[in-house]
Amino acid sequence: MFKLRFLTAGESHGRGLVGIIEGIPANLEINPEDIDRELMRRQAGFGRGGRMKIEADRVEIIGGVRWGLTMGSPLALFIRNRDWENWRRGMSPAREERGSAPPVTRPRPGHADLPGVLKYGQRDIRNILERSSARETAMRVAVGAVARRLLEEFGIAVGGFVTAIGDVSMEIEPSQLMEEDLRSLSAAAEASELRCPEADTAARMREAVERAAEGGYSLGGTFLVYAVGVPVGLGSHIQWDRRLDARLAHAFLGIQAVKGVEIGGGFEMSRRPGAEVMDEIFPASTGRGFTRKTNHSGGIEGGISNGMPVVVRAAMKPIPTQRRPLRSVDIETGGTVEAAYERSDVCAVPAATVIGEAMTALVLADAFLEKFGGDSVEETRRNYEGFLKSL
Ligand code: EPS
Repeated sequence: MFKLRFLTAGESHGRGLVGIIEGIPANLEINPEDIDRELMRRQAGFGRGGRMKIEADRVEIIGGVRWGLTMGSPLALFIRNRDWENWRRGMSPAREERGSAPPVTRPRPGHADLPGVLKYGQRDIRNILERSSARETAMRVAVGAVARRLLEEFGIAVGGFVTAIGDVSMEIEPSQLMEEDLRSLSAAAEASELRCPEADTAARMREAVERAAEGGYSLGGTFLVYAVGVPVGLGSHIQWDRRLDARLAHAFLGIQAVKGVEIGGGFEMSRRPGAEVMDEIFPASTGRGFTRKTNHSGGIEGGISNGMPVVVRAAMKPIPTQRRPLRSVDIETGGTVEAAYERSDVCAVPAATVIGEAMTALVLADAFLEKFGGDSVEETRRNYEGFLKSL
């Protein structure tokens, strides 16, 4: 990230999650409700396990905001883990508690467990899984909500919806979706417990998740995230790591269990002749500027936003923890065992969509501030409006 940076800390069953986000200009209105709304969206969704019945995520703003406005200083956020009550000794920072919980020694295939213990010289897998856990994404959603607030000031809206769970899939062509389509699809998804805008597809997804829960296995899926109102000119062609699509791909692959990302037409474009998948350029109906009738490029050409909706799709693998036992090897005994299982989500694709939105907001806010700068929202606005006028 170039202008905006954030870090998170905290373990899944520790006291809570900490986040620091720096680079947000002064005079941005931020209220805890803006963040809590997003935290609630992440926690909802059919297919979640017992843990979500324990947690009710709320943010505490520890720094960077005074009387509902940012001051240009870093924002410090805190989210308590309610489950900490059950782990006070087992996850205590105090050395006197050492050994108060038995070590986890049966690595789950697909999780960070085995490579993590080998890399960090650990004999208790808990020292890895506590941080690799997707619990951490609660804080990403919180810092993402701050980025989203900034984007809103400039008419940029981020949304998303689930496009597939397991082999139950919506039939959509992202290249044909314009701003109104995207907005109405995500509005419909908001009312769905699968976060899928098509009621009949959502019903089949629900059945698939129910079957998986009965069978003791987990399910992955795909989700689409978009941003509308994005001005031309975010990101750059001049260096690989400044490209907006590269920055989005990085952010999406940084979400736990995401194994694939495509921008706009993505993999489908590779199967079609060139003439079919470029977004031809037309004069805008207003007589000034340009327009496109398709969006295969997902709003990004040469690593630069082109004014069309930014569209990203991501594929999430099934969650590695599942009731149906997987074969593994005990790291203490070397013997063949079944991987550890306590409880888990069956499917977290609806939650991943909200996390994808947060990561998109963070990447776009960073690129926006890189382009327009400003230490106060007013200054950013002057720069932004000046650029629009110059086009
Ligand atoms: C997770 C395992 C489950 C999930 C958790 C992520 O937690 P637990 O091990 O406590 O049952 O519920 O997700 C969250 C806590 C959350 O807030 O999303 C994992 O191993 O990644």
